[in-house]
Amino acid sequence: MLPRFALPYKRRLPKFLVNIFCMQSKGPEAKTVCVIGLGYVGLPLAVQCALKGHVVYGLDSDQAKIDVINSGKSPIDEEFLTENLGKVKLQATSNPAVLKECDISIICVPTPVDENFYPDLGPVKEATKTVIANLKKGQLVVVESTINPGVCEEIVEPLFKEAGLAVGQDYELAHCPERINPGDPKWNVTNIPRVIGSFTSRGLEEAALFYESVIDAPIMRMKSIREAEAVKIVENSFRDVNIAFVNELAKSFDKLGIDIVDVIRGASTKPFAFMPHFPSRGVGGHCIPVDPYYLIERAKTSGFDHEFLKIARKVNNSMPEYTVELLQDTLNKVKLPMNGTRVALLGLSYKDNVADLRESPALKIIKHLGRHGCEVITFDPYLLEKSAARTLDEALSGSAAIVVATGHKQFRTLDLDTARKHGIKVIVDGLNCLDRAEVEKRGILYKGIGR
Ligand code: SAJ
Repeated sequence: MLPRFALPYKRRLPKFLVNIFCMQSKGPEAKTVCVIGLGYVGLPLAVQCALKGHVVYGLDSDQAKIDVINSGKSPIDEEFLTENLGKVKLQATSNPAVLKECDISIICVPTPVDENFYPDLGPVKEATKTVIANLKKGQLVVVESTINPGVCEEIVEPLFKEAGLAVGQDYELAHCPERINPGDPKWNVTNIPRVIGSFTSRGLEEAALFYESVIDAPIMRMKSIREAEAVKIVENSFRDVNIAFVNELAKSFDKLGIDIVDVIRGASTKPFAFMPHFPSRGVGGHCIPVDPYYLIERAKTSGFDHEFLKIARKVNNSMPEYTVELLQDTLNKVKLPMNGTRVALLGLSYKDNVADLRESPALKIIKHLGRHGCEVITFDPYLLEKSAARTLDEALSGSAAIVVATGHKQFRTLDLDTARKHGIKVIVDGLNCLDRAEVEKRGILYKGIGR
């Protein structure tokens, strides 16, 4: 009987027959797994692997984080982790020798961009070298870090080859792009579908069977590792360009006096072929503002110029400064200069209700406010250690203006009477999360992004 992956896609055997076939050759017994990088991607994956009965090591360079994890606590404020980490026997360590015992190693290290927005694959290369130096023969190596199409074939596999290791013989190599969505109450590592690509059909099947043993959601086998690499870049570039689309509309509608949020809500009544995105003070995080650059730079080396992706990045990167321009225009209406005016910046995190500063637009807004001579007092309840004010009241006291830079629930329910009592004259709502009419009822001037 032909194994499932050898059959044309449409005629593949049902999963239960595949399992019977695979059980004859290699049962879905527990694997010894090493997850490299215990961040917001690696740690949930390590815990889930352990919950599903695998023997799991977590490899990280941060000893403090290792100690917290080995004490059964989570260094990351995520519900899935705080609920489950204490239930599993996860051995966190900084000693890469554990890899020598592992059937599977999974690389979950960051893939940031540098100040010129050029992809930094340094962490992926270092993790690969660590795996090579401690490889167990026949190990399945999986890269989950977000990488551009071609990285596995052009960077990862050549490192193994240089060490005299042949893919498909000494080890298997697969790519399963991470899809963790920080702060999401519904989708987490247990139930998000995944895609997998590999160099060989055996590597593909080994990786797919492993992920099917860990994740309670469909695992799609891609035609190649390059297609699997492209999936994550495409899904996040899709989001970036759609956000850029509404950000450009917001700038246009600010001049036309049209409420963009009302229009998007109206367009959303169309039951097909429309997917709402919303304008804001900018696009932050570890994925959306970063991933498109991976494709832009890699395609450039192959002679293709992603003009559209670059324009979208330019539009989204312009939003922090645009937000500060809106503040300047609105302060002018109440005859207040930017220079010397105290501004309460509410929110530092890039995303609602999480504590995460990566690529946060709030940090760019602070820089632009400083250039205009504003006195900025920051407050983020999720990042108190990074905030200038200890409380919201302290931030509002003495301030003439508010800029909402994160849509934390505490800001969405801002007590506007208190704001007025503190003498707030202007609110620029960078997340369009306040009720304009309620703000104006208190005699406070309101300006949103595109409304
Ligand atoms: N943003 C907007 N307008 C929108 C949506 C987001 O301005 O309509 C801004 C946010 O304020 C934030 C940034 O974009 O600063 C990114 O927001 P995000 O909701 O995309 O959050 P992320 O960065 O956590 O993206 C993750 C991604 N998940 C993975 O890469 C695995 C992304 O693919 C998801 O679509 C996204 O979560 C999600 O849907 O929440």
